[in-house]
Amino acid sequence: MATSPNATATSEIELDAVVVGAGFGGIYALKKLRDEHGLHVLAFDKAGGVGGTWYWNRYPGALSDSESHVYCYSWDKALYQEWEFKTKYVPQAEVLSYLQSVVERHDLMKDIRLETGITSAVFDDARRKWVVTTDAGETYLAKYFITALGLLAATNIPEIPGLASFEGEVYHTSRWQPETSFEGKRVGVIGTGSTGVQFITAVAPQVRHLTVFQRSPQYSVPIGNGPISKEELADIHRDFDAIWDQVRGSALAFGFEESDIGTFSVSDEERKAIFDRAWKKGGGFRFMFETFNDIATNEAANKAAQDYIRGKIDEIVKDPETARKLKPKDLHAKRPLCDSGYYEIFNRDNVTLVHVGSEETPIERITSTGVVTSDGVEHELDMLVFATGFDAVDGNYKRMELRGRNGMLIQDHWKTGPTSYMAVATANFPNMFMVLGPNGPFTNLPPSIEAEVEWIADTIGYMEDNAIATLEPQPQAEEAWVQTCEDIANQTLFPKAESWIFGANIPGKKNTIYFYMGGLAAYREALKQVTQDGFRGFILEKTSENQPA
Ligand code: FAD
Ligand code: NA7
Repeated sequence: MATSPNATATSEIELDAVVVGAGFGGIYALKKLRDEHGLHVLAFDKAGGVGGTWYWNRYPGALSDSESHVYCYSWDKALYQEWEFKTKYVPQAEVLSYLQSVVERHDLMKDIRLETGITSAVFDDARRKWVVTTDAGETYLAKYFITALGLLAATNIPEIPGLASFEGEVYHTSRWQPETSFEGKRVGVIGTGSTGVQFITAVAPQVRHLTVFQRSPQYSVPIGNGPISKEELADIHRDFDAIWDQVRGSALAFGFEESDIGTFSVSDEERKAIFDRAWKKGGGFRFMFETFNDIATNEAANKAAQDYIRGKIDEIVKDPETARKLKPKDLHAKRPLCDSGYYEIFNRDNVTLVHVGSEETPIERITSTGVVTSDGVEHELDMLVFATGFDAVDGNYKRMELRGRNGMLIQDHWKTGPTSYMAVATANFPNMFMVLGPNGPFTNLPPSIEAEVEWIADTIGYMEDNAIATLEPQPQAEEAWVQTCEDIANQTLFPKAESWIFGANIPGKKNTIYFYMGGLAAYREALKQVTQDGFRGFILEKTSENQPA
């Protein structure tokens, strides 16, 4: 039975469920558990507003690289059919306003506690409940602990000697203050991932001088953003069912049909024409997956895509030395990027590219006035911006005290890298349900978030209806799922490129498998099968006894 929120003698406030995070994941989890299952739930976020990623990432140029009509929820059809999608790709402020509208429409704010960080969550073995503590000193007791902590939310600022001595302004893009002015300033940006590419392109025209510190050159293609016409909007609203059926039945959930033809199944001319069309149309995932079916799996096909993009860099960038530095030599096997005129930016007089990869002039130290590279040059700056990404996937799990059965710390359970069973649960942490936990689908994320939240809510519903006290994965089921993820990833080229997808961006972080690359359709089917097989791979304990159900 659901409980009423009340304070116990020990000042623990009793709830049925605690949700951490108020982004796409936490908002939906709160809605489902509260309104469909009648549970007493509170959601917490350390942010000053809802929106998660889109609350924090207010840097100039911040934009989704999923198309707007699939970078939203499908569970609120009425809102979808009212929503005025303005542009093909959706800027930060629009995603934020969309998520705020969802919260308002469903009266969720009254059950969200903002500016409240969860500092610890400890499973109490005797009571079979989670004891959750906030940074305001409150303690909550809840049967279910839902973590929607974000997979790109724990900021990464590299330890560069001398950083503390810098006397100018310092920012990380995901902690941006929108009122920051660039006027008359010499700005340096470290990082040329998706964020860096967006930031650099947006601010170059606003600054006195921009110095781009690039450690690894990137393959990027045009995004192809633009307004959505009235007719297109009407189609989107009308085709709701077909759009979402296609998304759920696809691998990447990006709203386009993934190609089923091989790179070398066509003539050289035809291949070029297909790449030309993709370049013109725009979209990083479209370029990699809508053109041919083997760019991410076959080295020769991958090289064809690389060569095409390198050719474009040569065409666009006027200075041959800058073009040389911008051209990647390795595989095109990081999360694909797209941009609004990135390579063109390097033709501007006020932009300098400094290649800080180990083979060129790495950053040696930061001084009070700038960044010194290994050639002894000091790049003088008024502002230094870190676009250096995130401690992805498990970063926020390690930033709180998280203990499962017998006081086991998550860091100990995950000492060889973060793992899960089906991305939603991990052994030794009963009734802890993860949204976008490790080994989850590598897709446009809202549809995967929906699949996970729906499975979690249905499972909690089953537990409530059947007097189940705890549910947790069998360790061997978790090992098998991780093995599945590894086997699938190894059929692709992604593990061969160093990026956050495999934990390679953080010094000392375990380089391992963080994603399920089998696609959303297969993942949804696997979740369904687990339930149909009586929660195969899970241990269920009855409320009345300490025996497996
Ligand atoms: P988040 O939105 O990250 O929310 C997690 C929340 O948890 C945060 O607000 C955080 O403050 C809170 N939190 C964490 N720990 C605690 C704690 N201990 N106590 C209290 N609160 C806590 N994905 C796509 O599919 N397509 C895109 O185009 C795309 N673009 C992106 C662009 C940027 C710049 C970034 C950073 C990410 C992008 N992503 C994109 C990924 C994006 O994170 C997801 O699509 C989605 O927003 C994740 O939602 P979430 O609710 O799981 O997590
Ligand atoms: P990314 O993709 O992890 O990019 C971070 C960038 O920062 C990347 O270019 C890194 O170079 C660079 N970096 C990191 N540490 C350093 C140091 N110490 N010195 C120099 N350069 C450094 O993060 P983003 O925020 O851009 O994007 C993450 C995801 O969010 C993205 O995929 C979208 O889904 C949204 P590297 O390539 O590691 O050599």
